[in-house]
Amino acid sequence: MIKTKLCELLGIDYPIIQGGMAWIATGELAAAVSKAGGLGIIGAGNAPADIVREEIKKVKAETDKPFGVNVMLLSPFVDEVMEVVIEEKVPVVTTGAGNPGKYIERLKEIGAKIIPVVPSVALAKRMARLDVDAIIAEGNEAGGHIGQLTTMPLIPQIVDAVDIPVIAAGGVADGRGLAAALSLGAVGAQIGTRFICAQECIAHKNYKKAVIKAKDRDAIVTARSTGHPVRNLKNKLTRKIDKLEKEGAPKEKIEELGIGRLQRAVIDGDVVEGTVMAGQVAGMVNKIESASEIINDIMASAEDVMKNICQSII
Ligand code: TUI
Repeated sequence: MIKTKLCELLGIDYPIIQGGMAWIATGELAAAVSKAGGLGIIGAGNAPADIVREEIKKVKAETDKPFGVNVMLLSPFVDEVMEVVIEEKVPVVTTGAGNPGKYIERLKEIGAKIIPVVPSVALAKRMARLDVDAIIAEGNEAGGHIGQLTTMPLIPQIVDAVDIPVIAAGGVADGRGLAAALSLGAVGAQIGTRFICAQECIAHKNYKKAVIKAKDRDAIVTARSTGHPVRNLKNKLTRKIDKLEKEGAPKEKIEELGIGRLQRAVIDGDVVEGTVMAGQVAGMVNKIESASEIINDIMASAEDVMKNICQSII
């Protein structure tokens, strides 16, 4: 059984964190992942604080195991969401799209573990100075808003630059990916895209089908010209955005086109004109399974991979 420092740090059985995907990672998914021995995470995204509280309550009603909330720091509701996270004594807080510095003291007071997501060495170093518990290093293979570096060069450079545990994200969907992440010096992996296709995930069936249908080159990056590139599955909307970018449309116009589109895909099932965020591993996700089947498969195969590597050395 593969246990790492991440299991100790968070009180979980397996070194797997589920990505805190906006709209997709609700209390249902987070509870299922935590019950299965990973760390389930609620993706707060741009949701108002009362909605986030409801999701937290759903997890607490299902399990006493540790879980987390991902706070998207660009959310207009970020201060209220942090208040709810503190009131509800959420055990683990991951953050994205910014610097969680001003919230750290109060999160520490409730004993929360704080784990910022970063896409670069410079940001990892800055976060490590803030007394955070670990860092999630997210490569460009990931879905959603992404940085420039891919996971393979990003993880070892961050591992060398900070003296806190590093969790790999972006491009991991199975046991091979987890074993690779551990080989690069990470203490575990954050996995998003594969959990979209968990039975317990509330994403619309059209969204799940789109992920399952996706091939290796379908998870493309759009909106580069805005300075906030997004990895999502190719569709009518991404073609429209590409066309506007080629025509040199102002970034405000492209940003405006993206508003409400994730909800449209995840909740309404409009995978043609909605934003279908997914990582490059979408091509490796081929079926709907329970969260516990996903985790058991990843762990069993990671062990096999690591044994086979040892055996193949002559
Ligand atoms: O946050 C992400 N990926 C996301 S967030 C998201 S939410 C959303 N998007 C569109 C519509 C509705 C909801 C979708 N995907 N990844 C983590 C991440 N964090 N990537 C990059 C960063 C980051 C960027 C800057 C972290 C820190 C940072 O700091 C800048 C500073 O202020 O120091």
